[in-house]
Amino acid sequence: MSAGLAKEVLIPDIGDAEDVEVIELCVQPGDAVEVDGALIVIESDKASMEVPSPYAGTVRELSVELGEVVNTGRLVAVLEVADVDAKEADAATAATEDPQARPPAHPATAEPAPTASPEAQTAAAPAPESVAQPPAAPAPETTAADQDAPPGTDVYAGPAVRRLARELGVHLQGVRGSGSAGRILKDDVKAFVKAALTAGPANSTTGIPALPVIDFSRFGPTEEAPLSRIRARGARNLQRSWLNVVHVSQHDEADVTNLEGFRRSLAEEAARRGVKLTLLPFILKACAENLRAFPRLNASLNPRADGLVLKRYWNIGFAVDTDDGLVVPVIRNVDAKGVWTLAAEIAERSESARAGALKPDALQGGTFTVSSLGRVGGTGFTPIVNAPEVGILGVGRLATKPVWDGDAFQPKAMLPLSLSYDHRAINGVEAGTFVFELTRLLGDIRRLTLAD
Ligand code: CAO
Repeated sequence: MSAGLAKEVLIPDIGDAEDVEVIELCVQPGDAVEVDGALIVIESDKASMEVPSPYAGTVRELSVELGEVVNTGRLVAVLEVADVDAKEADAATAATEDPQARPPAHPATAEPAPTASPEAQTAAAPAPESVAQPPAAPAPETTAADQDAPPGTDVYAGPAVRRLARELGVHLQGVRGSGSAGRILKDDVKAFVKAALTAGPANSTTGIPALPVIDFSRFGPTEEAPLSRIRARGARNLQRSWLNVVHVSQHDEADVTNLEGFRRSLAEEAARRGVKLTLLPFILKACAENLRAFPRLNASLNPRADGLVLKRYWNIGFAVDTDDGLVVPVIRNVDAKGVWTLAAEIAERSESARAGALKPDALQGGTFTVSSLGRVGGTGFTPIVNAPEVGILGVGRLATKPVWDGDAFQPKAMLPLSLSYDHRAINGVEAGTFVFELTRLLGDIRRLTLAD
């Protein structure tokens, strides 16, 4: 063994390049280095390259500074090497054969082939020995970690940083460089990983590939708008539902011409009662009746997903758009309530939701959800099931359309309905029939009185 042997590492022959800049120090005195581990990164006009260590050992002294301009033969570092024999023998042989042919990751020494045994070397005074390196081919700037980068999003980082990023699974496009001219340093990659870890588990529990993290400020001005507590929680719930539920959506239209006529005829009474009578309480009522006829839509999959828990109560949640995000208060026992009561409860719950005054109890126990975007517009959308419920009805904007009655086109008030459902619990025929029956109920609300 040759413990404590000091070895000098020099800047290798860098061909035509002159006055290259040290752009990265990959080690500090006291650091352990592996054979071929990067010591520094230098950069010419054309490319950057690592100066690798020919030995495993410890950095005794680092002789260059960041930003320093260097040339071939300049001392880079003095290493304390424990065991140099095998590497040197290999390296010297290769150097003798054809130093140019060696790949940059396997530097050759410029020393004569060692004639002394390792033991003899140990016995010799541990004076620093100069080690020059073969011409280092410039490391390619594009690496596997960057290959999925969109065109035009160049990353300014040295090979050692790229290697570290690859090892850590970091996409360098998302890392902001703190080096000169935005160069990404190892510390930037480490800081990025630290930030990602402290930001929470993100996708680590789902196993789905993470989206690339992109520094959008590279393309133009940006600002950060934090999500409210409700929005952030909503986002988590939506993602959970989206990932767990096998979503399918079924679209249809209900002819609500008569219902609209009836609703409008109640305007005076509604004003007297101090109630705003919109379509929504009728829709909730019709849904409750229809759910009684389709019990599998008023259910949840059991935790093993091998059976349904059918619920013998009909509590319907409805989405309320608030400044802080989406809230879904639940109206209990919709089947047992009249339209006036439902209208009053919808108004009271949505006001409380917008005031942030809903009690937790008012958000629980739903068996089905209605999401109405009717006042906004839209001819249909695909709402996300409020899991573990199995169905959600999206309501679009009512529009007067010409509908053929067999003899002529008649103007009809058509209401777009979109049912999203969990295909694990319900098949397409059930879902289609549910929506069709719902259009019949809304088309002639006298049918609501026929329920068993
Ligand atoms: N087509 C046309 N007009 C409609 C309509 C429809 N489908 N639904 C409601 N309207 C009209 C109402 O009749 C009312 O008109 P007037 O002011 O002339 O009387 C107006 O739109 C406003 O209605 P509203 O929104 O106050 O009342 P609502 O009972 O229809 O809905 C509520 C209440 C709380 C559900 C609603 O205000 C809301 O927040 N909707 C957004 C829900 C949401 O964000 N869903 C998306 C979730 S993502 O899945």
